Amino acid sequence: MNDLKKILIIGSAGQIGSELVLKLRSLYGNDNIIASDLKDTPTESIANGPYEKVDINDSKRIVEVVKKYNIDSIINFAAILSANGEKNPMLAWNVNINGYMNILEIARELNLKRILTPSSIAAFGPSTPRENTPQETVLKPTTIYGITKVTGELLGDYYVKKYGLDVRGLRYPGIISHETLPGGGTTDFAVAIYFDAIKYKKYTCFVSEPTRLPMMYMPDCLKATVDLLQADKDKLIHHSDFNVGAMSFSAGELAQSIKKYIPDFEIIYKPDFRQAIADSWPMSIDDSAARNEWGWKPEYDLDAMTKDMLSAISEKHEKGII
Ligand code: NAD
Ligand code: AKB
Repeated sequence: MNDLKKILIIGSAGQIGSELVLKLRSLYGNDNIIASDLKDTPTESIANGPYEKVDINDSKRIVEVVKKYNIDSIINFAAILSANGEKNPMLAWNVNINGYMNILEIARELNLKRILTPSSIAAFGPSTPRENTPQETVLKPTTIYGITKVTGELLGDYYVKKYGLDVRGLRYPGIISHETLPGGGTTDFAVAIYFDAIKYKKYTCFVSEPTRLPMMYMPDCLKATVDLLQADKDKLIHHSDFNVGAMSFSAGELAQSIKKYIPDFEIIYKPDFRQAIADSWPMSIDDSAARNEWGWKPEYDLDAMTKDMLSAISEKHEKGII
């Protein structure tokens, strides 16, 4: 279902937004995807179409941009992630919740067609079953980021039920990519390891060797996001909280997969405060609701991802970009 005409992406200069802008521009046309973030000007990679400076906490400015472009849908990627959230809980609440409420209220008042805001595996906590974590389960996170994600899911579903707004969201696992670096989360080690493997053949990992988490390669993340965005509304039973899985591995298994291509790669483990966060999250995810309701199916496993990541990062290294 491709019924959207003009989409505003808030927080689009980050790890996922910077790639989703390009993906959606290839599907909807460059002029129909309006990128926005806190900076005055777009980052180079998203400069091929419209860009506006937008702070999610500035409602007036969001309304101005929505009216200027006749926006019918908003994708909200503005967020403070888990590790940065622990350093500044008030900022995390303000951006992730007060900012999100602005979007929901504007969408309700202006009768927008669709809102998509990601949730995260951070919505779960230490009392959630950690293996094959079900769609419906205990949601008692211990990070401020996780608390904002659960609250965001509940708010999204509230607007669906009370106002009939079409709000959608998915619980991404850790996202791994090579274009834009991640913005201060706990799963960032699974990106940094590839860059350091190419640059130094060595990595100091901030979680321990057996730490196992659900992860997803960026092409699958983009596919999941577009598939849910375009899913038939009548087939959706869930709305703001779809579990989506792809692969699950420990830090040690990730290092082994890199060693297949770089045999002299070395890793040492020096867990810091992010270990406790990782230990409170699921190890693997049951995503049958997403599979049944909108046909979710990932493509990449660990080895396919490692091969692709190393080749892309090597190319950047050879060109002197990193
Ligand atoms: P990111 O940190 O890379 O990017 C977030 C962007 O939001 C940044 O460009 C930042 O400048 C912008 N931003 C921050 N405060 C803002 C404000 N007040 N107004 C407007 N923009 C603001 O994050 P990401 O990894 O691209 O995450 C996107 C979404 O996906 C978030 O909701 C995040 O919680 C979720 N998610 C990400 C992952 C992951 O592994 N990357 C996993 C699970 C969920
Ligand atoms: C983080 O580690 O904070 C994010 C996430 C899993 O939500 N990558």
